[in-house]
Amino acid sequence: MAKLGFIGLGIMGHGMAVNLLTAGNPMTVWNRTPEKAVDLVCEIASDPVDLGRVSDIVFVCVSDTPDVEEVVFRDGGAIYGMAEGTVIVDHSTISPAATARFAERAAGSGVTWLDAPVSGGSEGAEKGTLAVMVGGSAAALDRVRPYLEAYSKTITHIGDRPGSGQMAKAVNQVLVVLNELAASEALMLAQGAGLDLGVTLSAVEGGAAGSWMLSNRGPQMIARDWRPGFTIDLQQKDLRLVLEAADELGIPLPGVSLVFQLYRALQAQGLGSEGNHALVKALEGLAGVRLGD
Ligand code: NA7
Repeated sequence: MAKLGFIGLGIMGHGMAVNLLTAGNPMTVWNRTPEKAVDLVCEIASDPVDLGRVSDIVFVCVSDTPDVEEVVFRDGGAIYGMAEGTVIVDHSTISPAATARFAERAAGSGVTWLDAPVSGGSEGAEKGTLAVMVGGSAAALDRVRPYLEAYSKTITHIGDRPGSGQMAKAVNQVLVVLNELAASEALMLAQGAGLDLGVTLSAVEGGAAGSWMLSNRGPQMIARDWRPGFTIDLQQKDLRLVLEAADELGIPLPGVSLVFQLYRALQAQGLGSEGNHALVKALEGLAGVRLGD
């Protein structure tokens, strides 16, 4: 059984770490804010390099590209403790291009990099039903797969090229936000027409218009429950990555650009910590009408 290390016990990482421990894996964790580790019954490292020294596989789940760079490659980063033949599994959603550079740097130390961003939100991390999109060596994925299964329902090897998992996550985020916009616009129209929102949602969700977003976040929007499964700030970070990648590839994404601006407006109003389904508030502002009024 491999010795596991886990860096980043935020909303996503904490749920994954709990599932790895519940499955009986020996594990060491590190989090910048140590309090988030107190409920976990496992070893706690004093810094990432110490965690790297005692781990065969290091999982990372931190916010953004510079944060991954910090916990892995800056002074005291995990890579400086890791032995040749060990693996880094990066669950953070970060830049595909930076991921390719990180993988090359890690290879210089004999460490294999798998980019493995996830979809499924905090519920998925807790219930162990995440979808994982993996870029990098298939052999390394075979080695870590039994551990990923502790918190995942679907594990897909997207390709050998480092960063291909991150690119698939970008594709995923295009679908997430455009479904979110569709649910928001549909509910606003129903509101304007004076329809019963719950009844209308039930009428349409089972047909061709249905989506995970409509069924799961629609009721929350109707109830004006803005608690985050995924925050606007992190969603916006992902859209920045999507738009950067699309720009480099020369692919126009007009719908994503629109949603990016709507989320920017909500951030400017101080709503960045609300759930991404609060997108409907931007439309409420345009219409001068609130859901439920
Ligand atoms: P959260 O709940 O905001 O958690 C972020 C985690 O990343 C948390 O453990 C942070 O530590 C850690 N973090 C962020 N920046 C740093 C730096 N610079 N150094 C060390 N640790 C850091 O996000 P989620 O769990 O929802 O999402 C994590 C990733 O998965 C993200 O890429 C999503 O898009 C998908 P803290 O507790 O604040 O000290």
